[in-house]
Amino acid sequence: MTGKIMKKILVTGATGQIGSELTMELRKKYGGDNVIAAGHRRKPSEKLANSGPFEYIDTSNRESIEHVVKKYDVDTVYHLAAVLSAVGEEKPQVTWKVNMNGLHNVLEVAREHELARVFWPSSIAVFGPKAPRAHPPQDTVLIPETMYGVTKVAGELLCNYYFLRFGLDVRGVRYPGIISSETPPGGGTTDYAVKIFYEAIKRKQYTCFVREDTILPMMYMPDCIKASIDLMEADPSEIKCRMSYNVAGMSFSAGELAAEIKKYIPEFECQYLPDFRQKIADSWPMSIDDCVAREEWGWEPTYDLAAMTKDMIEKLTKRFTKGDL
Ligand code: AKB
Repeated sequence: MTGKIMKKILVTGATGQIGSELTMELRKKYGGDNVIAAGHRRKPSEKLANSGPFEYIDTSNRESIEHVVKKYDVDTVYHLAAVLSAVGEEKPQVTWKVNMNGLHNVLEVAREHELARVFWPSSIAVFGPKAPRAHPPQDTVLIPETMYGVTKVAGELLCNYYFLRFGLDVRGVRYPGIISSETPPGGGTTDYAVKIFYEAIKRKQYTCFVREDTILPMMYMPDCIKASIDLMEADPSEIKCRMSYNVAGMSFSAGELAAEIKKYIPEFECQYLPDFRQKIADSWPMSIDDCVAREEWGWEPTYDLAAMTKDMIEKLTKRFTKGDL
């Protein structure tokens, strides 16, 4: 496979935590008019609406994706629209429908219209209690116990199938918890690692929904965007894995994160009141072995806990001072 050229990019889930920042970065690289942002119900921010085309898409309706692909002559899709793990446990039926039908429709449209590339994010949620808790390797037992994890394993298999059977150039990474300062996440188990910053700055206190000693793999948004774009821009000959790549950023406990924030906001107090999300967190690994991504397409993260915390505090403090938090 030589690789077709990416000229017109569609981003689904563009109003979400990752989509909103990824779209802006892609627009910087490929030009505003060449990156079509798509949301489902949520209105786009002014920044998103004014920097390039915006469309509403229901990814569980194939025609709605096809209409936009034809209208803009799209050749590449970043398919980010999904229901995350915590909402996934509250609404398992909706989660299956949104995550699986959405992905299947995107892959079918890509196959039929011979698109150049598709990016689809998997997650650390593919690992279940039977996988090693520390540094699970790229290939290991995947028996998740959440609906979100089930859709991610099934999605990885589907992507691999479309590559093998139809030659579709589909690529993915297993995102850890993503920490960012622009658009808050919604419905995930790792959301506490973002919320804690907002609450520390606004109220100097936070009640965390996982235990203090809960350790999970996390990544700062600039690394998340770098991983996604670097993987998509890698030469097809480098991509040997068509499930999704393990990518690691940093790992820390909720208590370690609170202690790092306290260095900047000494009055900050964090309490711990675990709820149903603790069980989800306990079924996921504490860290990730990403040596295959490093070897095959040169993945390397930039941010550790200290660098990420400093940047988050600076960015959110600026927003708070402007009255924008
Ligand atoms: C979630 O918590 O559901 C997501 C994820 C790790 O995929 N952030």
